[in-house]
This record gives sequence, C-alpha cells and structure tokens, in this order.
Amino acid sequence: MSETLSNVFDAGAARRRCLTYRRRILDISQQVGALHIAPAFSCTEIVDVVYNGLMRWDGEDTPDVILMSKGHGCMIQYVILEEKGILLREDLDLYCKPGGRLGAHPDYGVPGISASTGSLGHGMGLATGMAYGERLQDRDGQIYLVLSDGECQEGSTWEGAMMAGNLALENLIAFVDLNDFSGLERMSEGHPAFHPVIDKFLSFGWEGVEVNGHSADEIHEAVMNREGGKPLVVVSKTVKGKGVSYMEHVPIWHYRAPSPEEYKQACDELVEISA
Ligand SMILES: Cc1ncc(C[n+]2csc(CCOP(=O)(O)OP(=O)(O)O)c2C)c(N)n1
Repeated sequence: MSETLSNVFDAGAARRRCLTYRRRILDISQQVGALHIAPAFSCTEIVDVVYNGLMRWDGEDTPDVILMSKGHGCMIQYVILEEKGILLREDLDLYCKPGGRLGAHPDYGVPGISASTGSLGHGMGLATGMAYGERLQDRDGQIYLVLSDGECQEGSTWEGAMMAGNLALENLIAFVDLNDFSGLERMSEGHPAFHPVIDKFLSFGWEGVEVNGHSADEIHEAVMNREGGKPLVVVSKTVKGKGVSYMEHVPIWHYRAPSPEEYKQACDELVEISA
C-alpha cells in the first residue's frame, strides 16, 4: 500500500483517460436511452483526479472513500470502477436494465459504492460522519466528497460543513462541481447570494481554493498544495455537458438522451478536449 501521495500527475494521461471515460459513458447511456450524461461530463476530471491521483490503491483495496453526493453523476464512477476491475463489463452492459445492479443513482452494496446517494443534500453529513469515524478509530482514511452546486441549496449541506469545520476534519476534501446549473435553473440567477460559495466554506472554518474543474492537474495541485489542519473545499468551475458542443450549457441535457445522429456527433467530437 502506498501511503504517500505523489506530487507527480501526468496531465496528458488524465486528458486521455477523461476522453475515454466520456466515450464509455455515452455508450452505456445509449444502451437504454439514459439521462444524466451532462452531469457526469461536468465532474469527469474531478472524479478522475480522485480515483487516479489521490486515492491510495492496493489492488482493488483502498483505505479512502469517494462519496458522490451528486449521485445522478454516477456514470463517471461506474466507468472508472469498470476500468479498475471493481465492476464488470456485464454490470455496465446491464446499466439501468432489469436484472442489473447499476441504477441511475449509486446504491450501497454495489462494489466500490460507499453510500446510496441521489437524494441531494445528504452527502456532506455522510462524509463528515465518515471522516470523524476515521479519526475516532485512529485511522487515516481520506474522504473525498463530490458535491453539486445545486445541492448547496440544502440546509443539511451547511449543517455538515459547519460540523466538519468545528471538528477541523482535515481528512475531508470536498469538490464543488460549480457548473451554475441546478436542473433547468441557473444558480447565479435563482440564488445569487450563493456566490461566492468559497466564502461560505471559509467562514465555517474550511480551507478553500478555486480551480478550473476541467484541468485535472490544477485540481490535483490544489489538493497537494493545501496547508492542512482543516477540511478542504476545492471549488471547481465546470461546464455542464463538457466535451460535446450541443450539450455544453444547455440545461435540457440534464434529462435528454442523444438520438443516433446526436450520438454519432458526440463520438466525433470526443477526440480532443481543452480544459
Ligand atoms: C433532495 C432532492 N431534490 C430534488 C432532486 C431532483 N434533482 C435531481 S438532479 C437535480 C438538480 C441538478 O443540479 P445539480 O444538483 O446542481 O447537479 P448538476 O448540475 O451537477 O447535475 C434535482 C433538483 C433530488 N435528486 N434530490
């Protein structure tokens, strides 16, 4: 088990992985005409960095936890878990199909899934409890939490954040996927007081940093360069639907599945992507 994290992160390899993940997400969603492609494309680089740059692995085991509080973005988790051999190809073939074990939201009990999520606003409390549990048991598990900006409308997110700040849980690292959409509404229009969100975390005793959420090395560096001693929030500015021109910033792609023509166009576009 490697107990120390490396400062070296290969940005080119991350870009290639993220293209492959997006293509695989398109494919599994196409099997069933599934929704939630754009939410997964929004946090692809964040989740890639957690799995491939931060979590410590010993084969299929890790002392660390990733918790997808924005459970509807879980396709990115499924495709990475498949790549790591924790989920099987047959699992992904049955995504959202009868008899399969992978639904549109992650379920506790599926290999690699640490909590059932999808009811937004619960992740911060869960992650805070897990991080505190690690401390109480004298263990050093790191808890990585992926939050959407929309679920920061939930009071429970802030109750958990305040508790994590009170307890100075430095083993809790939260990523806010700041794509400015919550369903069909823009957060900046519907909830202007939400901004700047980093200030709210800082006032609750967190350390915070803002990054480009599609630059994997920027995300990685932000975590490596933290001061420590407090929970860390990485406010990650993202584009919902990142990588497919007709999905980017277009809220209906939270819900829609591509037609065969749209699918082909998306595949054609997913050969190169800029941060
Ligand atoms: C408590 C709760 N209320 C409503 C929903 C329905 N819902 C699913 S996704 C979503 C909003 C999506 O926006 P956001 O949470 O910001 O996620 P992202 O933009 O990253 O997809 C809503 C309201 C839910 N899952 N949970």
